[in-house]
Amino acid sequence: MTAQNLPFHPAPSKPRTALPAGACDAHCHVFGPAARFAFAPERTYTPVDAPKETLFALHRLLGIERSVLVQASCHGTDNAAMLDAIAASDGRYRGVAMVKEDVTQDELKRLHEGGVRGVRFNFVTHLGKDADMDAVRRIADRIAPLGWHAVVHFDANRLETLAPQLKALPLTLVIDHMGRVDASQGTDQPAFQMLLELMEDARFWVKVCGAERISRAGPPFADAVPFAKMLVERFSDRVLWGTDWPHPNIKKNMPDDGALVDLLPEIAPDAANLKRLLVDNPTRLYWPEQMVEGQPKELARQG
Ligand code: 0GY
Repeated sequence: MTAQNLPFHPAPSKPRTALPAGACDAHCHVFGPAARFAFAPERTYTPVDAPKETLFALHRLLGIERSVLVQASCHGTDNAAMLDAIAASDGRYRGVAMVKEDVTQDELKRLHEGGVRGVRFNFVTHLGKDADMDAVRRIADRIAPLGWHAVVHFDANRLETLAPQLKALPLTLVIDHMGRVDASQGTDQPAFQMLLELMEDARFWVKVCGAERISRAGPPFADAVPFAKMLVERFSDRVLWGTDWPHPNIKKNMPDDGALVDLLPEIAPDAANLKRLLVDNPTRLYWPEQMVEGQPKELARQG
């Protein structure tokens, strides 16, 4: 039996913060429902059912119009639940898949048509075996010509070993959750300094979400803000943000997603940077066909 995850917040608050038109939650998940989309037998945890309808309602509450669904290890390389949600989103959701090393060209094409624009690799102890680097290289060679990127999720203590290997890959790379540094160690800590150095390579992007994962102080996770703020200030055109709903493997202090949105004015106090973080950057990476002369085409606010 794998450990059962805690339920997500039962009643997230409506944020005080009004988000810009076209705001994108670039990191969240749909899980199950298990009766329709079974979890992977090799999973290291069992999530709560987190169906697309609940996610769509959450996004409406938060003022989020677009989203990137990220495949999580509990569904393994079966991307069906994610593809089902994207198909129901009227083009407003895209995805990042997990694939087997021997994924066929036809399967990659099917995923692309289903809205997938990247592949995720995990190097996180509590999620089981690390992605195999030879397999990562082979998959990267196959997805780079599609214009896809790799999303890399790692524990902070892996960064030193991983950095040179990631730099050698032939595509854009997106780092999850600020490299999962420990916020209590401050922004001068070696792992965060390494992350900043890696970000000097223009092929790297970073998600400034996961405040609740890197925080050691607990809600409202203010100790995570200086890390996110520094990343946004320095790399404003290569940062993404997401809720991480339904927050797999959070063991205590389940976040209120509305309160996570209300950290955004602290993370990106400058309105132009906030728009880059929530609108322009995700558009460039996930909806590049909507870019005109370096700017997203006007995004009509959905009703
Ligand atoms: C996240 C974080 C976690 C889980 C996974 O693939 C996954 O199962 O990414 C975690 O346990 O920290 O981004 O959802």
